[in-house]
Amino acid sequence: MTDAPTVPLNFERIQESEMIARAVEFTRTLTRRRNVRDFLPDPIPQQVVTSALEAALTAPSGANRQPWHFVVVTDPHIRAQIREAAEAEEREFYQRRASADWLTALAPLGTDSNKPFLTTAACLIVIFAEKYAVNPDGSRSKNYYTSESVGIATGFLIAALNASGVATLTHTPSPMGFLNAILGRPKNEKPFLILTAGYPAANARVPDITKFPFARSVTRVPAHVQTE
Ligand code: IYR
Repeated sequence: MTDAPTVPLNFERIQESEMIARAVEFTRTLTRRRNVRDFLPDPIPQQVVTSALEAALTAPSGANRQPWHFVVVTDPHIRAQIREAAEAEEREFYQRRASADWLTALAPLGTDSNKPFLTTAACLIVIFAEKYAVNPDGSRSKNYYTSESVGIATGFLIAALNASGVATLTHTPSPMGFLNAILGRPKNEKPFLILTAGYPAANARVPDITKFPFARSVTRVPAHVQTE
């Protein structure tokens, strides 16, 4: 280690029984999370959104550059502009840009170019990835592992909203450059994701899809296996 300044770690070791209880409960909550496409217009408490964003901002990031920016949008006029631009891109996507393979892969989700949730749900959180930082003197500083960092922060945000009783939808119209123009974000920021957040409609339905079984996605290397 170098002589970079340090502070004490704030870590509380807990009983194993309590660890297991928390692990099971956290997973139970996350397992019920689904991407929701039918939302109620009811607003969600601003404090819930603020707390979830605070959770996102704790994410680890390359060289601690925190290369993200989150824009919370509730204004109906701005959201109408976002919806209009997103649906225009989506029409292009579904009618022309998407390969046959891609459309086949999406078929079980039942999605199309209509994106009513962009204007109906309580709010949109538009997430930008800062490709490089602009210093006060106008010079540029490189960011590191930007996509990984923003992806982790977004995961924290989704998990926090889900744990607070807020349904979300990860939505990525492509390309999303119109978001810079509509939201007035600088060109060093690249739109990463639109996270729609709110309460699901009472009759909301979701695609009949499932996650892979555990063993499909996880391997444990036995302790006795030596690679060298
Ligand atoms: N962006 C389009 C298409 C789409 C693409 C993927 I990959 C998805 O998992 C879901 C949708 C849309 O939002 O409809």
